[in-house]
Amino acid sequence: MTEVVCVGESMVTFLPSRPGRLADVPSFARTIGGAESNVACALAAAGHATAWVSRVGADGFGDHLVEAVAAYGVDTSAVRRDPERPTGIYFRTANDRSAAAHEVAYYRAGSAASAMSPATMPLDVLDDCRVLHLSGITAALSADCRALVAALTAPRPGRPLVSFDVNHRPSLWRDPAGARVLLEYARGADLVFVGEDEAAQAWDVHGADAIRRALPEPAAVVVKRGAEGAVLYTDGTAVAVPAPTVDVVAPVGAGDAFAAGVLSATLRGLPPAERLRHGHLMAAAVLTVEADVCAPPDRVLADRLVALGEREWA
Ligand code: KDG
Repeated sequence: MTEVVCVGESMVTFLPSRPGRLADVPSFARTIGGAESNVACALAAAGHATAWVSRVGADGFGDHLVEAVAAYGVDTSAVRRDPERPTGIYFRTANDRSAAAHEVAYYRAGSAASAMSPATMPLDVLDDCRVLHLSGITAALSADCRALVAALTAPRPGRPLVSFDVNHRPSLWRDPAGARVLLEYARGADLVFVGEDEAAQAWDVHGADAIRRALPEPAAVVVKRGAEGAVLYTDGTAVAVPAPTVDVVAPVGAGDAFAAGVLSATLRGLPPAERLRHGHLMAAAVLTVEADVCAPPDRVLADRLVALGEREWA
């Protein structure tokens, strides 16, 4: 059985040949990005049976996305091709090498993925797994996509565990107040990932404990606190684990890798602190590369590094 199904838009991603304003960058290297497919790639590379379900254009960029995600071991058989709409793309620029200075320029309005909806998606495939992973980016793409997220986070018989990463992307919300709806979707999920900064910006909810109160049991909630680490609220307990210090090359994709690490450890039945450590470990791998996604350490190595982290990070 598929362990995890990840649903969301992926884009061909262009990385600048050198830092600078978008206007000044002479050339870009092609790679892939997309919060949910980043999670799928990391999980598949870590040995989990994972599928990515989405829509891409019937174009060369769509071919590239499907092939590149499949190369990580992800099942892409339920990705639909849309002959009417293009595959989304986006460009990254970095004004310097510091973590905070990355900009993105999206070319995704009207993309194939923006037509994801309860009518165009294979709902039977989405429920045929242990964990269904979604993110708030999808809700920002179109009214159809919002309807999909609303349907998938609603209670229904036989629903898999729903994992929801808030992933607030202010530039995708025409009306900034629209992102408040992400709180409603998060309340429908079983496992929520949210940054303290996102909750403050999108919901006006401040601090980890206040976020937990806004997302009550039975949901498990992971609050990400940047370099300070993360807190996992689950089964009436709160466990905090600091993040290891790494030399950051690019921060994009680290949250997805973190979610993949937590999901992987959760599927393996590991205790809360280890779930967070596996999250930090996968995030550290992505933080040290330019791309949005990379293969994490294999399971045996990851377990050894996490055991080391228990002594060294705390
Ligand atoms: O979390 C990383 C993603 O943001 C990136 O890979 C691209 O999905 C993406 C987005 O919408 O920004």
